[in-house]
Amino acid sequence: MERILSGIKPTGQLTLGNYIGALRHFKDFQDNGEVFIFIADLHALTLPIDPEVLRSNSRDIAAFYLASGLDPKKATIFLQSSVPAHSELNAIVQNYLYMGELSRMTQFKDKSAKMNDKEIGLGLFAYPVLMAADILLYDANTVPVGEDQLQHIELARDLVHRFNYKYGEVLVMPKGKVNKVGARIMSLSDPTKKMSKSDPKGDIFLKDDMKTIRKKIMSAVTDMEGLVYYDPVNKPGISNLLTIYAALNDISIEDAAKQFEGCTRYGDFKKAVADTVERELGPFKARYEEIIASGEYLEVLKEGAKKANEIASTTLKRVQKAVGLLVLE
Ligand code: AQP
Repeated sequence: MERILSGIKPTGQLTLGNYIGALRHFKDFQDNGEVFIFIADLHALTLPIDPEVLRSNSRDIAAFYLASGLDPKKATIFLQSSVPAHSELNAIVQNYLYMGELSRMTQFKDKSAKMNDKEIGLGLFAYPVLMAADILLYDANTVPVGEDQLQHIELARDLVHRFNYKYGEVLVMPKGKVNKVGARIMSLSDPTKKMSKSDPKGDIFLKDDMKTIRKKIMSAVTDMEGLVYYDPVNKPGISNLLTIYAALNDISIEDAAKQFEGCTRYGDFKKAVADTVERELGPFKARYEEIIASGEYLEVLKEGAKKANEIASTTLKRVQKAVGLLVLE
């Protein structure tokens, strides 16, 4: 059976990018395999963050997971920090990834470029090591990710090759899975940049009220041509809005573009995008409000931690034995 693992870092307010690229697909996974969805709170510590903000973001993600239709009876939903094996496996597998390859990671280069040298922690550099441990602990063969995480998955695959070559078939080879449409939603104010919760300019936040969301879409940066078609290089703003429209309507970008052939008023096009976003996010946000008010996510996280710990500790022991640690049963 397919084992699927995915997670979101509680580094900031979740965006429409997180919804289209990740959240929206989670409920489909649970019918097609064994699903592990976690809140990557240890990863969130790789960038400076206030403790209260981190806690509140983590609660929000748990509630958003449930609002997305994840069923705790089918999917294991948990906090990364509730499963100590993530850190323990990290301590082992860090010896099979190398400084040179980690320093080539685009995410590290992008994030560290925006920081002072004194602020860049070892955790940010070693982020892909912990991510590999997250995946390998659950013997996950499928890891749904956005485009910019594919490089980290490749590194996890290199690690598995190296490790299994040395110790035998101990680790399961993971594979990244990228959505056909919406793998990289861009900022509305600068459509050449990814919509990102830790760099929140021109983002739609899932906690924004609907009026604000519509306003942000109506004032999205576009161009002067007055024609709606897909050309991400020369028309990044319109192409981004077309991608959002296509992804939320479950159609191809070509089909979305056809619907707006001959449309010369960007206002009309933007209104159609805003209507689509409202239709999708309206009920989702209402479910989130109910879940956050009821606090039901806390019990889900406790149960999830139990199930995740059982599986993770089994894998950890297998790895510990393989590398020669004395495992006392
Ligand atoms: N703009 C996006 N378009 C499509 N998918 C996206 N994802 C994030 N932004 C977009 C997907 O959401 C999931 C969770 O992401 P994450 O928090 O683990 O890391 P990230 O990709 O680095 O997301 P952010 O929002 O950009 O976070 P920060 O700013 O903290 O680094 C992933 O599946 C991701 O691909």
